[in-house]
Amino acid sequence: MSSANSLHVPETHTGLSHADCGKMIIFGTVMKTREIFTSLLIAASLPFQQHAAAETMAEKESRMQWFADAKLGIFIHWGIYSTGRTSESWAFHNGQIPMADYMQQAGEFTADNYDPTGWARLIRESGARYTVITTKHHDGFALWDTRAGDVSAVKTGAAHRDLIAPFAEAVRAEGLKLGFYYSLIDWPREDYPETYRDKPPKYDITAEPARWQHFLDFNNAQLTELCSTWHPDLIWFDGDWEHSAEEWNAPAIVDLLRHHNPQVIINSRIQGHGDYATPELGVPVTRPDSQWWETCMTVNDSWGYRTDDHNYKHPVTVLRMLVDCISLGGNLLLDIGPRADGSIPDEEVAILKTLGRWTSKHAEAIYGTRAGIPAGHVQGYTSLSHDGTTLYIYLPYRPTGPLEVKGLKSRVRRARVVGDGTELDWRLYNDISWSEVPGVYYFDIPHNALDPEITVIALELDSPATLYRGAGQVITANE
Ligand code: FHN
Repeated sequence: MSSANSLHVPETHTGLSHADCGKMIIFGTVMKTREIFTSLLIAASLPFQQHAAAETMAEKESRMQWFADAKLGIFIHWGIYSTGRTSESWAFHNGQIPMADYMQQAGEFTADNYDPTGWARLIRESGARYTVITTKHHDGFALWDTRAGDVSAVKTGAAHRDLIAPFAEAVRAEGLKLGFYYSLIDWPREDYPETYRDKPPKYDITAEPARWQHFLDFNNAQLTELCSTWHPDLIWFDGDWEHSAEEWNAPAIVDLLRHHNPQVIINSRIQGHGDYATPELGVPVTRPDSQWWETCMTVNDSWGYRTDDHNYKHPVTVLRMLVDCISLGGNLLLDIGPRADGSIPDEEVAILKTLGRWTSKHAEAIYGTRAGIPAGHVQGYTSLSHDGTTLYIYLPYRPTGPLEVKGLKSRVRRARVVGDGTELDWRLYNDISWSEVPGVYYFDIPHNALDPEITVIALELDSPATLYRGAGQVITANE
């Protein structure tokens, strides 16, 4: 059954782009070539595997399973910058405001209307399966009661209390996975050699290794507090770009985290020692090389709350980004920015509620799916069920005629609208038994079955999806 236009691709991602994969792709479960791809997979994942040498790929896949299935997470940037007047940390780092003035915003960081239970409920209702909150941004302001330093919501903020503890409890109560954002860089500290553009660093770490070690010890003490107290499911590092893996002593940090939770998932921003890639502010055009990845995205143009940023994305735009990530086999980590008092802007609530309506209706086409088929077979985003026998097609438009699907060698047994149950009629043209080029399907979608935002069609196939990827042929024999 294989031909020059045939290629079997296993369910796990190999780091190869669709284009690399040749001319015909079969989206099966267990294929003969699996071993080959597993080897490639291991090779492609090496940058993210250096520390976890003792972990087999099967063990890693098991550890990463909830993350791979989750598809949607909610990111929260909350800190003293949430007064809305400045960007998070960058404002003083870029010289837009003196550091002392920036830090004074802590006096307005009251958390008076903070409702961690309401936050967690809203996040769950959006359809997200995990959340990642800034425990400390590059400004060094900790949202928990850190004993390692003096800059925190408890000691220096108007809130005068630990803001992470009730959130962690509420997140767990909603059955969500808990992620902590932690900035490795801490620009205001005297023992951190802040450096930016033409500014010389405060000191040279090779000339003053003890001072640098003092800073690393501080970071490790804070990470120990976070991990031993709340055992987060995920650690989301940021700011690694200012130092090498050796300077950060990245393997020791990973050891520390795994000591407290062997199952913890770590993002890639620890100079290659994490588990998954984190493209930022833009859904990738081709699948990232890492088997696991997540695009982090703002709801407007800012990570933290800004009074003057009203450039909110339309909820359907956000939905399209989610579907785009799903179709490429990744997750969307959508950021919200609560105000200093803990209230969440209405526009952000509306986006999360729109996500919630759509994700609850289309759950089967979201959670546990894997990357879809390459572009060109159908006008829309696609994903596949875990076993490859259901092809989901996401339509971010209202079709003006039948939906065309070409190059599909597997036979369609049933076609339906997800979350609606409407069964679809279809026609199959040019289904020529002696040709390796499959016929072309046309599915009729009744307008009353369309979703107001993104309609999802499920094609149930007779076997794991098999595609024709050739350039057509001249038929030299006929019946
Ligand atoms: O500098 C930060 C930025 O403020 C924000 O926290 C984002 C989120 O991914 N990360 C950094 C830049 O990569």
